[in-house]
Amino acid sequence: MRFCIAMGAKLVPTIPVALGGDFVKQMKIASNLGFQGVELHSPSSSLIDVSAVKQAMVQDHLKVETIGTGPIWGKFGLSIMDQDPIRLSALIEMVKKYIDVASEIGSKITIGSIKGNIPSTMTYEQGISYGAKSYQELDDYAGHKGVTILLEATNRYENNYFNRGQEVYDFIEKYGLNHTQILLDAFHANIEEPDFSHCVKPLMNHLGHIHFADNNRHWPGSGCLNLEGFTEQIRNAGYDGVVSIECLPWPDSMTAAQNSLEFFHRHFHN
Ligand code: LER
Ligand code: MN
Repeated sequence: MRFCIAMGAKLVPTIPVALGGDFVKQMKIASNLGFQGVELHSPSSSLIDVSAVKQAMVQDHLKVETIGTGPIWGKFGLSIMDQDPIRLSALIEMVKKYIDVASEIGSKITIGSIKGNIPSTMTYEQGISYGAKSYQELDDYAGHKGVTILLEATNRYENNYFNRGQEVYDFIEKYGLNHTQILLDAFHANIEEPDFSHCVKPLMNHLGHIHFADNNRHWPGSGCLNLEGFTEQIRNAGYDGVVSIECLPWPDSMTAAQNSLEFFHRHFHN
């Protein structure tokens, strides 16, 4: 199991990323705390200083596990469901640039918030087949660059499709996406999965990454989620990949990061 934490280019109290600021400085902090990996969340791939990050990876014995694309949605409002061909192609080009950076750094990329929403003018099936063209194009591109895409199941209040892990699983199988894996997030899974304590095992063939926060999106263990059951099934399923903290910087960055790491040590061996 590899213990990871998400970091943003800026610290925003309402965004669930516990560390924020200059990536190189934050990587040192994450490493000193005892994490083995980080996620970088940046509104532009060009803001990631590839050589500085690569140097920090070596110096701090840290892996960049994935690069989040969510800030593209937050900053520009672009999504895979955009019906305007110019805006959609701008989004695809931006995501490809993240894949280029990921290829250099040796990380995956995450597609979460940029999934967007199927418009009310389309049925669910029409929306999925519209989106499939973009997901296939990005999967092919990632494959050529040796990068894996993590496609996240997010709750219905953020996106109106791919809410459950099984939905992402079936999509990967149906469209033969060989370079795409599932990202399951405890916060979203608690809202969407029929059984929060038995949702991991059926996904194992395609599961690539797991996000952790509590029901209030504070550090795991600080809220009322049944994280005992959630983590027990992860151990029992034989999952040995990345578990990653994606929680609010509450009550402050360091407390959130430290308590999260203690949570991982209590529940997993690495
Ligand atoms: C992204 O990983 C995620 O979980 C979304 O809710 C955006 O924060
Ligand atoms: Mn997440």
